[in-house]
Amino acid sequence: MMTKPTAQDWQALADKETRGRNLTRQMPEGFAIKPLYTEADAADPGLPGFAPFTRGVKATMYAGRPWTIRQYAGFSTAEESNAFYRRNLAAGQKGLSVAFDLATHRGYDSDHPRVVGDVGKAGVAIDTVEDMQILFDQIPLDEMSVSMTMNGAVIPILAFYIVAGEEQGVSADQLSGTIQNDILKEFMVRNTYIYPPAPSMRIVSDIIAYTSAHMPKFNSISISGYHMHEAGATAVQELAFTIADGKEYVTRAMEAGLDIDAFAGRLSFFFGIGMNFFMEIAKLRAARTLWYRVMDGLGAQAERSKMLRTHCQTSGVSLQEQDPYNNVIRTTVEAMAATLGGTQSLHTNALDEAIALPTDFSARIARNTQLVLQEETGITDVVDPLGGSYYIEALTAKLVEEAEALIREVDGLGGMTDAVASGMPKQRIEEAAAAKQTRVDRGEDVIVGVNKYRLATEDALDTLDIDNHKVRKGQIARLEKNRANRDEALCQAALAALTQGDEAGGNLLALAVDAARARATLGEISDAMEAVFGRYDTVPTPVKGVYKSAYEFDRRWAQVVDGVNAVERRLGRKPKIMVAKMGQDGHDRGANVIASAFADMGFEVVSGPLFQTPQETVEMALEQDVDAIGASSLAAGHKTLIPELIGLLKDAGRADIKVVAGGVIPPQDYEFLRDAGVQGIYGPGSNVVECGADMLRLLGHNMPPAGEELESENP
Ligand code: MLC
Ligand code: 5AD
Repeated sequence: MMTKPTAQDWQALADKETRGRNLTRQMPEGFAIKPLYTEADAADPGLPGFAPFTRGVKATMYAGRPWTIRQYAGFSTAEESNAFYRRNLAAGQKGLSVAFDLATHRGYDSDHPRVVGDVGKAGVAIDTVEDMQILFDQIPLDEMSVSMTMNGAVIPILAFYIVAGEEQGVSADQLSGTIQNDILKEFMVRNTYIYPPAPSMRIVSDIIAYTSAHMPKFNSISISGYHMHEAGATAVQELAFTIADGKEYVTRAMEAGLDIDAFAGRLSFFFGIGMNFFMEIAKLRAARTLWYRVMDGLGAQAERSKMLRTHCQTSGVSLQEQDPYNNVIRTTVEAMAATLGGTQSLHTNALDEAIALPTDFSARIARNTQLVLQEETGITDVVDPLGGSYYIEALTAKLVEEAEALIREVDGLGGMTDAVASGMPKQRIEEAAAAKQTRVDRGEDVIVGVNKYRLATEDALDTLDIDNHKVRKGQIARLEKNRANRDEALCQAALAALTQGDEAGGNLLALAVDAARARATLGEISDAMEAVFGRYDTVPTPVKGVYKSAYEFDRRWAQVVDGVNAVERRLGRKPKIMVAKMGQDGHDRGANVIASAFADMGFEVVSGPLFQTPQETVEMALEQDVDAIGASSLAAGHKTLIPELIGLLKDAGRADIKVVAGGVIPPQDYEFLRDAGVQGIYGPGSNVVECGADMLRLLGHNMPPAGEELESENP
């Protein structure tokens, strides 16, 4: 009679196949996965629609209603963005999601001198209620759910939205949608904060209080792991820090006197979905399980309060500049992971992600990725189709266990506000990011078309270019008209009431709605609060030693380190570089990676603070007497800010200070930047060791090309 093979039988067979080779794989998450999972590894996850909601928050999930196709977009003016939204809705998109420009994020009107390079670039410029009305022209706000990614200037933006609705004839209680309103992660990774942490947390609570009282269909917050994911967090880190953020907001709102069940049903989440397919599916299932446990622990009674509902976005950093059509494949795989994980809403990135904002063409392919999954594949037919997979269930349980351990660590520091202040989460994420970068540079993590199978020549893509000066001029004209046509006394009184409310503890959103009705601008409303709260500044603190240990036995690394030493002997001091972040672009992962790696190579590295003007960068560079400046740009301000920087260096008589640029820079702009005097340009996928070698060459050191041996020591 045939006996059923046992696990031991399998092991014996496997050993024979592999001749004893170890097939367990170490995950960046800090645990290993085995080549085989069986019944013995997997627990029963229960049923969808029931606690702990591992299999989904709805009993029927997509079989009853598919996820919302919600593409994040915004650029240039309100008119242009409105037209783009309407084209997309006509072509099958289901929900809206607004991307604001960085000036708006940081609470500056378009005419502010600090934001000359930022207006209309990475999102749409919104200064007034009029802009908001134009943005939603012919889009009925009682029917369309709208997400707004806003955290810093969240009070004026939500106030404008409420008033724009009012003036469309839609009352606040009919508005459905989501405001991101997640400030904790801004201090950790995204960096579009305005005020210090304490008043920022008050703003979050005020919004939760206002929306739970007046806007029952509106999600008051989108607690976001996405940006941690993009900054390099592992799945465990993303889960733990995001859930801990949620826990902190709930605790604060309860401390402010709100009943947990009155607001918790309108808290929502947002996760990033990368290329580790099964890990990402398990991550969403683990997130729901974790949130159920946390909310149950905090005393929530209503089942809805304990359901984690989430939006997902495919990963921007997983997409590449090189061989960019591969990005369609990556986004498809990631979108499948998000939907197999049970997301409520999804954004799929465009194939030109690593180069520019989406064009109509790239946006169409991105949207169609979701339409094909929804309408052609049968993914929506069955609830949680991977439920019961031994591997998925084991992975889900492992992620829950590891994330709970990290959440306990955060609790030990006093909760997420204190943990963020201690720098712990940021530090952990940066370590993970640096470790990832080294794996890619060493070819251990393969990226097709980048560190393997690279094309000899690349075809150029047509990308979106925004005439930032034109947008700014138009916005300034509209601001002037707004200021000229309003009842100035009424407006100033509303702003004064807002400033008083900051001190006296009135609801800031309610006060800002009055100011918005009186036509106060975004910058004015922000300033009225800044007068009491102040503006918050941080200096980056890149991690040390990660690259050094990762490259300990790497020959090329050793060559660069030797080169740095040779330059040091020649100069009588270490070569010194400044990593600069100019404009309102707070994406600092790339800058931190470069700063960490260069310091480990032996360079002296000065990290400029975020949000500098070119003038401030030059002043700092001169004061620190650096040999070179690396300008990191991920938000399209490079064509304005970098030439200005070089001009100012020349004016100061220091044209000898070399300027290089890195980040998201379309190849079409390379020549423009080189003509402006930029001496090296490093797009996404650049190898940091080669960046170091290049820098040495710029500093006059004779480096051998990659792959060649050093003949003798350079002079
Ligand atoms: C859903 N529904 C069902 C159902 N499925 N009803 C019956 N049977 C089913 N099977 C109901 C829901 O209960 C809900 O009603 C309604 O249908 C809508 O479904 P939803 O699942 O809630 O979807 P949605 O409205 O799209 O809301 C999803 C969300 C929300 C809760 C995650 O917060 C959201 O849309 N978030 C988007 C966030 C976003 O786009 N962020 C962009 C960030 S970009 P009811 O009454 O229960 O509500 C970014 C980048 C950067 O941050 O850095 O700049
Ligand atoms: N339009 C479309 N997508 C955007 N993203 C950021 N800004 C925009 C915009 N204006 C997307 C990119 C980026 C992520 C943070 O959000 O995919 O990586």
